[in-house]
Amino acid sequence: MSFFENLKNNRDTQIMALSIVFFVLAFPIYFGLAAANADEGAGLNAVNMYEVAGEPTYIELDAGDEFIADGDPLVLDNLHTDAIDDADDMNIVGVRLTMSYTEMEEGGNGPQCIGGGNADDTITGTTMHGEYNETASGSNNGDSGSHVVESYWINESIMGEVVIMSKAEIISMVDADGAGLGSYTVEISVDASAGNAGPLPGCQKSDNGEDVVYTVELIVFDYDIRPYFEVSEEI
Ligand SMILES: [Ca+2]
Ligand SMILES: [Ca+2]
Repeated sequence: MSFFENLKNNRDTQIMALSIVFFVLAFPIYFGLAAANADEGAGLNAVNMYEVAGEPTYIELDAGDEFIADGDPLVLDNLHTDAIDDADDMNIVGVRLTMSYTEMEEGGNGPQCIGGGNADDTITGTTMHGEYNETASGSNNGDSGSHVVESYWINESIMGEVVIMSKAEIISMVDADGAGLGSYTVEISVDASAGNAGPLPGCQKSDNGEDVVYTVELIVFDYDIRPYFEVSEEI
């Protein structure tokens, strides 16, 4: 008796055939759902191991090279994200102010002067955006130097890291939700000190400020929350 004759007449064969059809259909559906559950289907509130993938990028808001006199800060108060194309579509998570500077002192060059040297200047940068202020100082060590001020309004510690959290928690930590839009103010000041080239008259130097090269950049974090699977060593 052939399989098809059995199928018509034998109840056991009919049940077996139906079972095969059921599993052939059910397995892909089951595994498809299981895979979806591991990602989107789990919802925003399911805690999983996720990688907060992405690298910060930097968009220039302003840049310049200015002589800043001792005690007379340079103030840049006309900075605004309106100057940046499509700023509304960016996840602006912070601002970075980069400064580099040299040292120029005058005097102390007479033949009666012996050695000595420059005195360190202190350069201080401040960024202000809404309620977020950050300030940091650097020294030219009587020669040259540079330093950076970074201000974040997100939790930057999980950028690029693997965390055990829900997607909702991650988003609340790394998504600026528009907090980066609006106006920015930057202030750079120089506290200059003059050195000397020995104790004799005419060997005192003078220092009335410093030349500072600066860049103001928006920090943009375009992130991707990916399920993270630890690969076992057997594979
Ligand atoms: Ca100096
Ligand atoms: Ca100086």
